[in-house]
Amino acid sequence: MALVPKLMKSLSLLDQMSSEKTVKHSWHLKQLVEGMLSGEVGSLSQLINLVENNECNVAELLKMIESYLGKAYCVGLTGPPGVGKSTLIDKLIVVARKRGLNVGVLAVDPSSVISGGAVLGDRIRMQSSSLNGGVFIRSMATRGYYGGVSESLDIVVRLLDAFGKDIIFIETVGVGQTEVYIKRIADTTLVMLTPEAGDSIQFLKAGLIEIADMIVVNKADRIGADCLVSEIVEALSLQEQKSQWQVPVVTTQAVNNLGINELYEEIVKHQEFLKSSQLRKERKF
Ligand SMILES: Nc1nc2c(ncn2[C@@H]2O[C@H](COP(=O)(O)OP(=O)(O)OP(=O)(O)O)[C@@H](O)[C@H]2O)c(=O)[nH]1
Ligand SMILES: [Mg+2]
Repeated sequence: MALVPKLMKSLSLLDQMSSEKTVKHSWHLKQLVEGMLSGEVGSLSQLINLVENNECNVAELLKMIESYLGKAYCVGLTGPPGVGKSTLIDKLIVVARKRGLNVGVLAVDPSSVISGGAVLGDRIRMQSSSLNGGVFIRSMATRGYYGGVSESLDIVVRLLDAFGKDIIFIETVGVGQTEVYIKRIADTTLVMLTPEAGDSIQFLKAGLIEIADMIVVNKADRIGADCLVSEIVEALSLQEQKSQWQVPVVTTQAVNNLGINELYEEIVKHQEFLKSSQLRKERKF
């Protein structure tokens, strides 16, 4: 269970606290949760800080938000560095906002929050801020957990869910165990590749293909995109089919805003597929 390490830590945290401190902690947590539930971004950010810094009784927090969970749809994007994940999310945000959705973005940064993460967050924010709010973007450091996805991610996704986000995009660099983990958190997992990375097919063979609900060939403006699509289709045909869902291969040019609506449609189709086949994971405590 993904939540177990955090829960264990929070229980031992409680053991260490004096009862007076525990009461204060609970009171503070309750205030923040109430603020967050009433739509205060500041309270949400503070709660995320507490979770990230292990300064929070996670079990208590989850209990408080339990009845507000289950609405947000979670889309994970993974792929090699520089494949265009942030650029694509930026464009997907625009489509989601046009559809009237409240959007959350979690960028799981392999380095630190201050360096790459903040820059990345800013870049997305710059474009999306014109979309009259409704977008919450947060970078999270990985802290070495599973080589890519922050340990706190599960809980932060739940916070955004309770906060009222309809859709949450999660960006992770596809390395090692990350994929498996993101697959568990996301409802729809997008694996991104580009023609320019000659080793794209290697990435697929290295297990990415198994977790993909759809494969996105970004930078389709570059030479070799068609060839890569054929290779992927071939690789997919060799895969043992594990579900009724046919993994589509979608080409995009994120930087030129091309193929984005088509990709979004595929996400919606997958969402409908999960709903109709009752495969949607319950995101509960
Ligand atoms: N030619 C071309 N360049 C693109 C396209 N999409 C994104 N890029 C460029 O690729 C570079 C990397 O894009 P990012 O969105 O930062 O990629 P990323 O996958 O988020 O990168 P990391 O977070 O570092 O792993 C940027 O210079 C983008 O402008 C595209 O469709 N075509
Ligand atoms: Mg990025």
